Amino acid sequence: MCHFLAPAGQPEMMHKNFVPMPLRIFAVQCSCMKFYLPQGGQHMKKVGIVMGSDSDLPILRKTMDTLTSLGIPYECHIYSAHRTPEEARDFAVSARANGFGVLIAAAGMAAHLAGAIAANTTLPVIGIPCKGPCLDGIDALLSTVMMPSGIPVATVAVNGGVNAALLSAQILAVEDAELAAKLDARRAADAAKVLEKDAALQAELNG
Ligand code: RP5
Repeated sequence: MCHFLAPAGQPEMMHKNFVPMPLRIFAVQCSCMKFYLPQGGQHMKKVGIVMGSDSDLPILRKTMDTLTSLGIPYECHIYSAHRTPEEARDFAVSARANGFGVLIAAAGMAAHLAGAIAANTTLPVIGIPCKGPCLDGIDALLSTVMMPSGIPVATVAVNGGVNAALLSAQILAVEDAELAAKLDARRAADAAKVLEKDAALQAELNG
């Protein structure tokens, strides 16, 4: 729509594609509407998932299942910050242009993948520290969460594949009322399950 309007800094009357005021207002309204309309379905941004090794895949399967249950499109790749640094960098650099809205990066041990991804994009990056063979995942937790000022990584719990998906959904839902309603419904269903379990416990304890 913008190409119908006079370029910034040039007098509108000089522009050969000058459009009368009512049509100009309509054009601006149309171009703004996309920011307020629900963006479910094919207009939704994708979530990009990157893991450092296929040994992290069981955790990321939970992420993918959760995204699928919410109808969120995603791509999932194995790119390592140290074994395939160029592929990891290229994915991050081109992510915004490739239609991603949020990136999730999962790695274990000296887990610098999320930070390396975040260094190459201003999309929000969610880090999942994966539990490795030693140190119970504390190594990956500290490596992922302790980013110096300037390059943030929003870190979820060790092996927090589900929460990474839910947090990415909440980020996308800022501009998507349909997705926000799905998240509300999921929380209500989770709450109902807890209350059912409480009722069963009360019945067992109190007869
Ligand atoms: C990290 O090293 C990976 O993210 C994985 O969690 C860990 C071990 O990788 P593998 O030796 O199992 O490939 O880079």
